[in-house]
Amino acid sequence: MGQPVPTRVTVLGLGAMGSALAAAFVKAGHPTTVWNRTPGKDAELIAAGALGAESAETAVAGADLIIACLFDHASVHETLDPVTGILTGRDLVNLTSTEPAGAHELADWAAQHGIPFLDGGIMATPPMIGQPGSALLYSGSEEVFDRHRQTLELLGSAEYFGAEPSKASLVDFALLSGMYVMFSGFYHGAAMVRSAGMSAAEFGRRAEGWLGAVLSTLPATGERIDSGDYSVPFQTLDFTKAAVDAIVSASRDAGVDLDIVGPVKNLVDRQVAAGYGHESSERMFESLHPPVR
Ligand code: FVH
Repeated sequence: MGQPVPTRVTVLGLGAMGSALAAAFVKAGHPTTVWNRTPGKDAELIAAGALGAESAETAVAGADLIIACLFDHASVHETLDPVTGILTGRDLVNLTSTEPAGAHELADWAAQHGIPFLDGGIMATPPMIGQPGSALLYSGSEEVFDRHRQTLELLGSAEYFGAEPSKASLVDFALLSGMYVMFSGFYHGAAMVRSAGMSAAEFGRRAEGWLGAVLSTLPATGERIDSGDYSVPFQTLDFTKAAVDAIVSASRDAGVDLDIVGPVKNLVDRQVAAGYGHESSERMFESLHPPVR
């Protein structure tokens, strides 16, 4: 029996992430064609064995799997609209960060042109690609996912969220929201301790252990939210209100703006004012007016 024919991959966009993706395909022995709007970013990849294409048109011709890793939704259209005729019938995976509505729009556009389409979100930085801990989320065409699962797993773990094309993007942005808000909380704390002469680096070392420990409670926190039953408090809203009020007061004393902790106080206060002080603090989730399930 002969060896299976390796998938011919094309990567469009050789920024930090696109280059890392292409390098992983080259390393695994896939015939890999690369293209970038601004010439000259493909030298290292070509030296490693990739084929450099002079245009997006020549890059996609002959590919079994096309990966778009561009700046944003608009740049995906700018790159792909002129080559829709060649894309028809070829599998396209968009790994450009696009909002859920953008992923939906791209899926509709791909369907109109007969392009099998999968949208993805990358939960990794470029150096993490192909390493343990790199996770990629996909939704859209199950056929495309099944056909290329092995190839996509070269980049990191590959999880399929179903045919609804915007789901991976929604989960991606939800995870990113958690990250940005957590880092903002860290910045707030670093500003507070600076008033007492502690460096942000030292604070970072301390925060790593503390935040790591509390993050491990997130799955249980999620379970309590899903139950919708906040009557058995893990920590009451009254307790959390006292803690957040003290943080606000200490921040004022330290001369630190309340732009980050102020909205947290607002979420707690709304639930306490509504009479839920004796219930569990996860009830703050309800202050966000989540859609009814
Ligand atoms: N880097 C990261 O850590 C994150 C991790 C999570 C996912 N993101 C998303 O991946 C997309 C690409 O990110 P990137 O890091 O490669 O970004 P850049 O290094 O800035 O490269 C951008 C590439 O996009 C090309 N480009 C920009 N505008 C256009 C356009 N109108 N037409 C064609 N190509 C365009 C740009 O080309 P050039 O400026 O060199 O000509 C780069 O190749 C992104 O969605 C992240 O959110 C990465």
